[in-house]
Amino acid sequence: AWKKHSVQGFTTKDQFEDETVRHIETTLARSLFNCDELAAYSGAALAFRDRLIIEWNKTQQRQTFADQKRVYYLSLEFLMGRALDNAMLNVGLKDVARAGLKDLGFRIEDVISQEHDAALGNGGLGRLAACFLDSMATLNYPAWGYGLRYRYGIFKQEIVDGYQVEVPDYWLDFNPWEFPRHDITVDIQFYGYVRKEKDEDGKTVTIWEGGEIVDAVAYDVPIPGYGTATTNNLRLWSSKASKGEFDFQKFNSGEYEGSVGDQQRAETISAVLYPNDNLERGKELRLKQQYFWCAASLFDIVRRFKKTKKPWSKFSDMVAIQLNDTHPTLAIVEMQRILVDIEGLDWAEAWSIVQGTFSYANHTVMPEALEKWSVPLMQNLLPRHLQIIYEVNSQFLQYVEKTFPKDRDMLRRVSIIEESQPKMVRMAYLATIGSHKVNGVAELHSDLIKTTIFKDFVTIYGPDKFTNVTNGITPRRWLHQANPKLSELIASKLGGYDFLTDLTKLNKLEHFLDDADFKKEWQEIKYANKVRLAQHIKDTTGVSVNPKALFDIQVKRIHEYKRQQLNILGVIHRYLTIKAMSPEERKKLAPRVSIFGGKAAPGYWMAKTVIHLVCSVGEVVNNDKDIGDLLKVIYIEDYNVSKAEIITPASDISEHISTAGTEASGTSNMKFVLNGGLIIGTCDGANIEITREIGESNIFLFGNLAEDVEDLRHAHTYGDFQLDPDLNKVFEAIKSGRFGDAGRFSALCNSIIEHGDYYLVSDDFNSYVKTHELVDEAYKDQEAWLEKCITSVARMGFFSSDRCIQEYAEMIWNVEPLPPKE
Ligand code: 26V
Repeated sequence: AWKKHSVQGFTTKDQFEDETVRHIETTLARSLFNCDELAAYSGAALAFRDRLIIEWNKTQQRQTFADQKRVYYLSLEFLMGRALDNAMLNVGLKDVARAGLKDLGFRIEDVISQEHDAALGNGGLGRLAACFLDSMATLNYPAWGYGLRYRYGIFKQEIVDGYQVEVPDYWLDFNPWEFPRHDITVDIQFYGYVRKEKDEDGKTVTIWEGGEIVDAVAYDVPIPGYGTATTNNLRLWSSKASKGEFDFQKFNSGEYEGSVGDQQRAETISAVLYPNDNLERGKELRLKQQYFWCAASLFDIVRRFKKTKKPWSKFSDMVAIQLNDTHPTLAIVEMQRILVDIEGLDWAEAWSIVQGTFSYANHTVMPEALEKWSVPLMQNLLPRHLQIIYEVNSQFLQYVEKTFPKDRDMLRRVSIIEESQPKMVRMAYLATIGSHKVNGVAELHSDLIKTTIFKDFVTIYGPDKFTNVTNGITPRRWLHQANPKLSELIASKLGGYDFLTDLTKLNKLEHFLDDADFKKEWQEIKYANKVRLAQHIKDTTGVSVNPKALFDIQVKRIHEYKRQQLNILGVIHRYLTIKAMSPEERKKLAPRVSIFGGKAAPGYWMAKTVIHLVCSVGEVVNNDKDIGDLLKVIYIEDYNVSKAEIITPASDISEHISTAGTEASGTSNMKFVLNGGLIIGTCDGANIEITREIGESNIFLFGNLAEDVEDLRHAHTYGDFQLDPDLNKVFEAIKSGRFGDAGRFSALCNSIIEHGDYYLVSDDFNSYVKTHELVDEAYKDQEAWLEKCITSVARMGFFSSDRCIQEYAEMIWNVEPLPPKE
């Protein structure tokens, strides 16, 4: 009977139009007479949303009845970008929508671009989570994402007079992709005290009481798989003052401000995404965010498990919880608390369930990003959790002491508690001890963590606990959606779009390296993508760039370790070199456009100085009549997911030039190569595996190796440090005021000249400049360049996030797909 009544989704153009118009006229209460692009977007989004909900309900029902293990992906960041385009492609109805919107008088691209990016993340870590959601749904894994519903995502960046200005990103005005679940609310406790008590059986129980309660309200976001009916759920928690807590007494007795103040304090928890990436500052509000989200998610997961009526011993056969970095580590402690304090399990049994359930992925070795929380802070906010951490630590240390009695220093080194002033809780150690697997995100990185931060833990647990899962990207968004023409060309050669779900199929492209028509089309697509980016640059900066020039792109968060400073110093060197050239020499040069983009953390002065230097150099170079098209320097403001979709397909070469050993993986390197761009990079992160896959002759590698970094740094401090002579000339030019007031750049210059050059800019400078000369040379032979690009794309199959998710599912989570019936 239900079946008869259940709603069916639209499939034809006319049905899509009917649904869109109905939503505009009724859901939005707007007349078609003043229907603008925003209204058309809203109507189309609601029409697609209806379709997703239908499949989403079925998927959830199927998963509930399937009685098999599910995976929960806990991430403080989900950098989703726009949803409509993705939904259209994943359900296979973009052409229908295009035709329908055309009937209604709109271009689909204009409609799609009305949508506000969902920017609940900083950079690579958050975007990885979004790619994983896409892959988990596409591969039919019963999987949920859990995150925070920030009212403000990552700030919007404006460039004003060559400086970054941050503007709040309020994105929830109209968000058709979320469903508030006011019925799914969890009480979250903070502060208070702990006491022990004997129950009826004389057993000692621990009670955490007092303090304050904040409500966690669930908001659900449907995640459609590509070419499958599976539509998974991303549950985001929003904070709200608890009804019980919101003090009506105060309210009525005239303490209006006090009562509203409590409410605001509660809502502050999910108000804003912390905009640092790779810098941990130990703020109480951040810890509150973490516990709020972990506790709500765990409550939800446990509630779902309890409905199955299975014994606790079966918990880790039904539930896998993946920790995206250490941010959700408190979930481990919360789980132990639930099992011991609330469910009454004994400690050892509970702890073995916890270890069987959790796994932890590490995403950085940068010491300043490793999370540590001060013991007094935690004592105050989460007194019971701190007790549990101490107990976990004490049992762990007893084991270590027994097993390695000779190494007296080991206990101090591996203790979860760092004996500093104040004492600190080392979250990476806690995550490692509480998990059954720990992984890095690219081979080099996974090797490095085993010899650095987790060295002792490899000794203690053996090497099998530590593994590698090299990152990947979703080919749906990063090829099919961002570069539809290239996707279509590939499909025409491979006989369909199967490569989108089995990316290794791209290898067949190598058969077409002699196909002149194919290569011509390929080149035309790249050119069209460059024209589109050139137009965006013209519209947003006013600078005209020649789309025939070599587009050299570095877009990512601004950080000293990523070395945008090396790039811009190299650009200045190029400028000085061109200035010194004769007209004949200049004729031989390939014109270049150096494109930068990315946000600096608001408090990161050095990163902001780098942005200012890029803009100042652009000001001079772009207005130098003597240079013309030979060099242009562009800063693209507000780099985000939807900008990346325009930028990535337009590169000839992109820069992935971190100091060796510092970039855990990088994922934009994969996106650029998959879109037919070459890369210049260091032997770092996934660059190494990209080289292995595509071949050394198809990548421009340069610079010192990770294994040499330590010695070089030592030499900087204790030996005599010789600045590279070409780099010195660049600094002389900056100091002469050629790019504006030199004082503004002195800290940046001095970090290299005087303060140890920690990121090895000078050591790598010569190699970098020389390698760019090789790029220039290679670009002159357009035929050979094109072959490198096509060959590289053909060999990128490994970097699909589908492969990556399959590795997690098989090696770490032990979960099986649950394909829809039919
Ligand atoms: C740390 C912190 C510290 C406190 C403030 C907010 C915040 C936000 C994020 C982080 C984690 C930084 C780690 C990170 O983003 N790692 C990146 O992960 C990518 C996906 O694995 C990888 O491709 C990048 O190489 C790596 O830098």
